[in-house]
Amino acid sequence: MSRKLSSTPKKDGFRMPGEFEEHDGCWMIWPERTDNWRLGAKPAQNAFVKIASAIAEFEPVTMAVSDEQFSNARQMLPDCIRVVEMANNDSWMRDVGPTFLVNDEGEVRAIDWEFNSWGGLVDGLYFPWNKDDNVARKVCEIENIDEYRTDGFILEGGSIHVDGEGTCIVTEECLLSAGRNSQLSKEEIEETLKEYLNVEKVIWIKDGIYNDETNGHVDNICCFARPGEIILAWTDDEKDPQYSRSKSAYDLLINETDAKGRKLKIHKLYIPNPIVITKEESEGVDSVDGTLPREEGDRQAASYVNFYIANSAIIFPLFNDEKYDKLAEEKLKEIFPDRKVVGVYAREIILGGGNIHCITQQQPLGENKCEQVSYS
Ligand code: KQY
Repeated sequence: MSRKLSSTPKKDGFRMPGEFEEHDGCWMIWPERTDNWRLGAKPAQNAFVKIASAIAEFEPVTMAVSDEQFSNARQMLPDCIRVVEMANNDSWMRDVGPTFLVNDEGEVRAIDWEFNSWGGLVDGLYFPWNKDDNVARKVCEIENIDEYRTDGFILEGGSIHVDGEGTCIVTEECLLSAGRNSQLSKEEIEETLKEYLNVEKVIWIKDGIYNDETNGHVDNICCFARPGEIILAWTDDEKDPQYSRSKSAYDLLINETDAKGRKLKIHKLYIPNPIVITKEESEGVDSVDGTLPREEGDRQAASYVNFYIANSAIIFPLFNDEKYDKLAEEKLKEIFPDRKVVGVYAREIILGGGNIHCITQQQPLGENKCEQVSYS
């Protein structure tokens, strides 16, 4: 049984660990909606199989799947991947899944943020989103994990990164967007993050990746490699609209300190050449009122920073970019000398609006069992 807690993680001594800390496993959701994934979602399903299989080499993977797709997913996925039935509106487990927490005794709890499809009726990406908003709760039920629900406070897991030692990083573009918590001031949003993630310091960079339909999720532009070290998506091309965004983040971060007072080391990770939707790709997506259309010529928010840190590995996106795929691999190997760096071709995922980090959610290692209730 999983309880809904009325306290806050900070009051109870729980914190969000860094992604680089040890995992119990990884959660994903199977893609199927044909107004986001082209050709009946088949190419995306093949890409999800490759990504899940790559992660499963290093930690257990669970795939949540709708009733309609259960047999198909079970047949396409290797046996080592657990497949559980779960209603959903799409496949972004980073954003709709629980944000897991740990305490010093190794107990695990989670935050169940209210989800509104990245902007609700203001600029959300599809309607409705009620099944997605139940996903975190259902994962906690399966795992017997108690949760903190933030009714009235909207957030997605891709819009925060933490170092596990008191520092959180976010973008203003996303957290101050009109479709999320516009009734709250920046200070009130920061206080909520401190209370739920149990951090002392929130670093606000201005913008995320150019044209990111999530209103600039931080997980596409920068992340912590470890406490004190940040990886930042970068381009030297001053004419690229990404340049001023990355430069502004760099200038802020290089002058910042984290919650422990450390100066930050910044690793620049070059973005690929622009990824643009082709006519054929656009025509493969069903048009539906209320869903963001996929138009030929639109530039996608492609970035190698959108990788997943698995136990002893990095699973990062490849775009068939001769120069920058190789550069990204070399850079990630340099930053993570103790992890195996594995690239997976991910064009089909970026065509849907995100990447490997957006479709995964790590569950930290821990006792992860809440109190057993006696029915006698
Ligand atoms: O975290 C993400 N990047 C999710 C993007 C949602 C795209 C919906 N079409």
